[in-house]
Amino acid sequence: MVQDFGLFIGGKWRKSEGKRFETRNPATGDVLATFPNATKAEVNEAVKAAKAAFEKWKKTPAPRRGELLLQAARIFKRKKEDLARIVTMEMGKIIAEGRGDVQEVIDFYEYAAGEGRRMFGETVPSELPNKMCLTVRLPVGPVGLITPWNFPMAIPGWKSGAALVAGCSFVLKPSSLTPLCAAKFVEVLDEAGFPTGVVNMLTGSGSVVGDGIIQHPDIRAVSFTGGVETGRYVYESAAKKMIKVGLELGGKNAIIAMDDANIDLLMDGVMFGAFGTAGQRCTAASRLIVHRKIYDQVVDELVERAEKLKVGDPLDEKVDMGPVASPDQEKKTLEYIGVGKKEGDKLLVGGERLKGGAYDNGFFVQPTAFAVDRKARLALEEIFGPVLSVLKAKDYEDAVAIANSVKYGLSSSIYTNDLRWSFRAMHDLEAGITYVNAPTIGAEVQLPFGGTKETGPTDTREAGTTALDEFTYWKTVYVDYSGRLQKAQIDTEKLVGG
Ligand code: UN1
Repeated sequence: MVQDFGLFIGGKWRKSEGKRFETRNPATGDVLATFPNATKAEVNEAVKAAKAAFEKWKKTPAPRRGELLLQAARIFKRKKEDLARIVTMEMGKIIAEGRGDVQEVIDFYEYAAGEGRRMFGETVPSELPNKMCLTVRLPVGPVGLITPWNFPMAIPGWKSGAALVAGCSFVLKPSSLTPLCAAKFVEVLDEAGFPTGVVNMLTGSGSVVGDGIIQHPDIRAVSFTGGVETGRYVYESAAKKMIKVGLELGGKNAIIAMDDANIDLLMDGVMFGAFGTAGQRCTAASRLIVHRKIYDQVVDELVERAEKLKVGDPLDEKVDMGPVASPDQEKKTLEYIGVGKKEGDKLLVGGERLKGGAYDNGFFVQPTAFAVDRKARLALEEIFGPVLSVLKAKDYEDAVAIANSVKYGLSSSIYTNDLRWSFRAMHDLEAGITYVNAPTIGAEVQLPFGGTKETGPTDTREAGTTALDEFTYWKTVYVDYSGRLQKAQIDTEKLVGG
């Protein structure tokens, strides 16, 4: 039975005035559920609920907030398999990756829960006697979380986990491709017992709901993961309001294969990095830059392995790659394959939509690789599908120059057994993340996640020790217990003793 969901505002699921839309399984075309396009008035109601809740939530001791996160993590654990299946059915990633998506929430909620008992500030000596100086983190206020479809549990998990432990209430707007995952996510938080209005979720369009959240005067930070052009708009809007912003906007991540690389290890990483999640990760390896000495061997192995990948029903444990997430994703991927063919890139493997039988009900594209020139569009533009561009490099310097020639800078990787190249790459690659002897995907939650260049401003990092920065500001406190007026910078004579 197809369930009709409402909006989650002020601790209740409620009906919306907005027109409804369907969410479908990209492998089968089946309708999974329907959701409303929230109206402007409903955006205002959700922010109002978040604002009212914030006033209490910010006063809840941080360790207590952390306990609720831990409680939510336990529920996510209990429901992991059911939630993973929903991720796979709504988004199309294979079930092992669906489980990974939910596990990433569990990991981050556990990590963020501990932050409730840390959230360290500093104590700093004063230049005056009998005076103490310290810093504390304060929550910025109600925040907006705008999340993509490719990690429909993990990314709401990173953003909400940090916001909640920091003391912020939030309004979540998930992608219209994965509202069911978001609804199931919110149901867990509701069950965990977060106070009324701390958690709110609205489905609907970017132009009404997303923009309505961003522009609302009571929303004090926005965290957005998605495309560069929307990200630029979010950044500009946030600048006008002088609010904090977290942006993670994609990549064109490269794996560099040096001539001394362990080829088997490299190929395992390339297949996972390029075709995991059907290439629909911001961190996906969409370029493979190969040292000329091993180029032919690597290309041969790549073709052999890509031909063997099993594409099909993502719920089948034996399948390696599922469908892409939507008709638009399929169209864009096929368009880029067309660009490659038209511009004279050499098609190495794949290059077609899969047809016949169950393939006709979904959006299945073959794992594809092209040998491309370094100026080719396929070498520079983000595709966000199972299409890998292979480039030949003369040496280490040349490989790094190619890797850095794109406008993005999220993840990067080098395969080598030579310490010189691995340590130099750590510094030379223009990216927020560098892997050595591992593919570009698979970031862990206890480390900062984010990029440089047009992937997003370098001061925005999700997860890890930096997670709280998005949702808190520093308050500096001076406590003068001398009992008299002391003047910093002026009372320079009386500095000795009390
Ligand atoms: C993303 O694609 O936006 O590192 C997030 C990874 C995952 C997260 C990807 N843990 O590939």
